[in-house]
Amino acid sequence: MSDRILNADLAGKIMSAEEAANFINNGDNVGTSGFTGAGYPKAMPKAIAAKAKVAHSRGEDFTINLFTGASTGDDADGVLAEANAINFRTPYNSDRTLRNQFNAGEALYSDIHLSHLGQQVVQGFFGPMQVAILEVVKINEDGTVVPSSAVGNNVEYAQYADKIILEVNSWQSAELEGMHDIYEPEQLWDRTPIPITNVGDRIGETFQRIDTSKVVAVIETNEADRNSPFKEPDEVSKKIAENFLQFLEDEVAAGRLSYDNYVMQSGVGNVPNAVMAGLLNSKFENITAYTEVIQDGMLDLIDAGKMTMASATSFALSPEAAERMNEKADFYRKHIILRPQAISNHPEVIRRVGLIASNGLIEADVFGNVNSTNVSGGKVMNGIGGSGDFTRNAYISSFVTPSVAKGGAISAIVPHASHIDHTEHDAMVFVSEYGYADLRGLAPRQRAERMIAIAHPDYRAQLEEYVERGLAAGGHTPVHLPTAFEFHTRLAETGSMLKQQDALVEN
Ligand code: 0RQ
Repeated sequence: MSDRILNADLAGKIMSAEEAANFINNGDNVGTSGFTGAGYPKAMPKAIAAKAKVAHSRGEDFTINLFTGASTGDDADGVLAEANAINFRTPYNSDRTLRNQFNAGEALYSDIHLSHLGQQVVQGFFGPMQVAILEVVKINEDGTVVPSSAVGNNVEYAQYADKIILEVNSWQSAELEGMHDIYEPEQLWDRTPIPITNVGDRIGETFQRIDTSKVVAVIETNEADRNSPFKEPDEVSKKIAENFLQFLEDEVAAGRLSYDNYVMQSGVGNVPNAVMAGLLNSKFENITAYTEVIQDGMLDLIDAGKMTMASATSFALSPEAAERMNEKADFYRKHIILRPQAISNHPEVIRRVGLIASNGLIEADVFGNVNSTNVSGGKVMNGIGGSGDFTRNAYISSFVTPSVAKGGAISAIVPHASHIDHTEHDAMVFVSEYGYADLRGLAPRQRAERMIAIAHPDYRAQLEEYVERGLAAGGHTPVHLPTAFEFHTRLAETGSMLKQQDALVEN
């Protein structure tokens, strides 16, 4: 018997993914592991995609409704989208083919807060779930399983689905065992407080209990996660990171933060990695993270002794950092906890630990409303992810963004956000390469002034003109509805949000 599959009954269910695909039928609700490119099943999606292609070639319908933790990889969302095998998908997605299908109306997408989805599934909002497919690193003798590099919604999907398929991935380090903290909150209406008071508190078990009688197939794989290569931060990212660190320093100076109680939540990407590189050389010590993904910069902070504990639900590592994780998992286990996303993103715990949230955005308006998801109002990019969970419940919620996108044709600060994910009531601090805008305690007309100060200089005059029109129109919030979307309409008509005469301004 494989040293990764220690339960005799389940070892008897080992089969190929192609055989296991027989358990998946047209129209099924399928819940999978996987979060931000980690821990997703690698074999079953390909087999389901192949099955869909055969059905389609015969003129038959074959699609599934796919529920995950968050984004997966080419081997999962990618292959299924290419095969036109997804009818409905939730939550967060970053696959381009699938995104294009959503925007063309060829597949349906429901963009749900990551902390909400598991409960909504279990409460039956989406109907029954026929199959759960979970990647694990090991099946124990007693039939419990050790999750892999993400936990996501594995607990809820395994509980709720009629059938379970397990993928045992031997590429993932077996040393991940011990890093997880699997805790199942009571279902409604018998809830008690979640007993996490500090980021590093362990409240559950290091394995997941499943009903082994529901397991219909076990598949052996040996494949890496998506693991996108790490890009060195560019100049703009470095400047944004500098401004973010200045904001932290100013919080310390104001007595609202100290050098040893910074609890971080951070989105992924260039800017957050630059922030973490900056923290390496900062006065901040004993940094902790209550966040949803562990990224390269956090491993560096842990290695340097700057970060003592990081709680998340998955990894989002470069290939180099993933190798490092696999080699040193026994060390990182002392500093990292992987929890179900219902817990990593739980509003109750987020509020209690007092974290500083920091996420990216597509655009923000001059009053501080934030669009994280839909370009020009209706073209979905990725989804809200955990940004709502953290922004609403953080001690301080911040957003980091370059002032422009697409070579300057798009301003990140606009008169009126064309879609709103986070309202002015939730968003507090905005950081661009031009500084930071602290909107706390300000009325809308004061906020506009601060936001314009961190916009790209080419766009400041246009934004000021808009606010003047709003002030002339009157009202608590100086909006001018007839021109509220002038940036977006100009972009659609001319390919740029910039008025022609302003385009002559030198940077
Ligand atoms: O597209 O690469 O094709 O040029 O959006 O933009 O500036 O690289 O920033 O990677 O942080 O993404 C909001 C999408 C920002 C992300 C969003 C284009 C831009 C580029 C990426 P190209 P950047 P980021 C954290 C909580 C929601 C989920 C979340 C996100 C691409 O941060 O999905 O916060 N957030 N989760 O050119 C048209 C605009 C644009 C635009 C940017 N106004 N119009 N395109 N882009 N602004 C948890 C985790 O992190 C897991």
